[in-house]
Amino acid sequence: MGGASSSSSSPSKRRPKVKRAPGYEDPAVLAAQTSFTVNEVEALYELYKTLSLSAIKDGLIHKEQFRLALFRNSRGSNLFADRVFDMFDLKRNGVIEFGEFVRSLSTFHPKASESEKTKFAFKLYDLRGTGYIEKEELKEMVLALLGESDLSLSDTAVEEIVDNTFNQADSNGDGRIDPKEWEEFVKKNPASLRNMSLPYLQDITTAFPSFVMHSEVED
Ligand SMILES: [Ca+2]
Ligand SMILES: [Ca+2]
Repeated sequence: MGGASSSSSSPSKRRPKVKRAPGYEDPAVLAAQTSFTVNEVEALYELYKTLSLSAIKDGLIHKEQFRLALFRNSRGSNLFADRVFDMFDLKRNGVIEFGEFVRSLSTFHPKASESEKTKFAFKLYDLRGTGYIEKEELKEMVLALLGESDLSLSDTAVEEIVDNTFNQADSNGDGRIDPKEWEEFVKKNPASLRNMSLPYLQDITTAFPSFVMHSEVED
């Protein structure tokens, strides 16, 4: 599976003697491993440089810069933004390098496979990394997503969203959602992956993104 549509041409060996950002990788290699074309990776590099050289100018993306860039609201901490950051930070060293940036962002490409998006979303919701999505985790995420949007819902309404999701998703009724149940749920409710696609990524070479992640809550 996986709709890797990039050509498998061997990576070119061009290494200009220009100082690169830390974690710089050959665009051809990154394009071969992700949903992006070489041109898109090069456009992402420009974006990366802009982001990584704002505020803390060390060529790396820190959590605050990430939040500012990808999310409308930079106020305080946001569980959803922080989760996404942690998942982008593949090396788990608190900063995002160029390679991590491109590989992770690839999941949000409209051309990335459903199964890739489904897996990413599962990990996103499995806050404690137990391998299951528990009710409290889903509730926390729903609240975080609401915090990002302008919607405000009563606690009862939030509970209802969580309960409805579990009624549908937890097919073996053990009170938690396993990866298989999640996969089935997402198939029946494609809207739950709405957050997993950023349409402008497809067009990043022409339209410099306003880099806003639209938070919407599945219903
Ligand atoms: Ca869990
Ligand atoms: Ca279950």
